Amino acid sequence: MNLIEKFYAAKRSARLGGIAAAVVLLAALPAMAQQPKPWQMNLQEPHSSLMEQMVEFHDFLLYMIFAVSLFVLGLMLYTILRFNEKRNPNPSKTTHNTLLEVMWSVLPIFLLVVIGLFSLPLLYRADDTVNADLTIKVIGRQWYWSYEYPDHGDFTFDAFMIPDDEIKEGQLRLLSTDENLVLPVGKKIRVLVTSSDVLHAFAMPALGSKIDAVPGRTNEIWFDIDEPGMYYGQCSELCGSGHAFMPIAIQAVTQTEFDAWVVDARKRYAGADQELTPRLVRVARNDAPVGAGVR
Ligand SMILES: [Cu+2]
Repeated sequence: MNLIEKFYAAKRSARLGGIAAAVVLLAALPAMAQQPKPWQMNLQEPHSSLMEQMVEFHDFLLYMIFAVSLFVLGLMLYTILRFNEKRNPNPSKTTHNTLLEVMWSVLPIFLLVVIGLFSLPLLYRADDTVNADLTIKVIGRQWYWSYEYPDHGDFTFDAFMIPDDEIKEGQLRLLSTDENLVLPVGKKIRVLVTSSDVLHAFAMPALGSKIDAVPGRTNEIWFDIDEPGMYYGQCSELCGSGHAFMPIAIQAVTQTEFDAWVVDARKRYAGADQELTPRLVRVARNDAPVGAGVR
């Protein structure tokens, strides 16, 4: 464990007391869901260790940005007030000041090095998909997602958005899908992301995932999910007229529930069509299916 990891571990354990209390409180409530909220001001609550680190880094950068901005604003105000023509009629003819010039070169370099000390380990950590507990494959399509479970019998299924007129109690408009991407909590999950047609992006804000789905190429990302519940994300690469209608819904469950689901899913999807045939997609509020006649 290097210095940076220790720092985050200490910060996390300092918060654990509060989290434990919140978990006890939440246990009585229905399963939690991570989704955008009206008038949301900040990032979604982090629910993977990677996203936690991203949020810490984001907050740290915000403090730094504020400090730099306030410092520059202070300097400007001081100059405007102290050295205006009225208060300073005979300006000094100074053109160079070695100490100042060294300072305004060295200070920004120092700040960039400090940022790098935190951002580079985070970048490398996000990229480190080795030693994953399980691998799943995500395929972006116009306009739905297909999921494959190569470690669990290689079954596959598609997930379509629930259209507005079919939304049931508890489902979310533009976010709920007919099939969820079911994943176990507390495991390192490697996600292989690709596309069968155009660029899409697999984005899951609460888990710190946003990666392009590129046809003919496989991108990787990983996350671990800290607690059971529903996690919602959306395609984040403009991919055509159905772009807004291909959400991602992850249902995080315990390992035991996941194992039971896998047994059931292998039966249910045994006969699923493995071919990359484009299917007609009904987009919410549209009478005609998108891509009608385009087979
Ligand atoms: Cu898309």
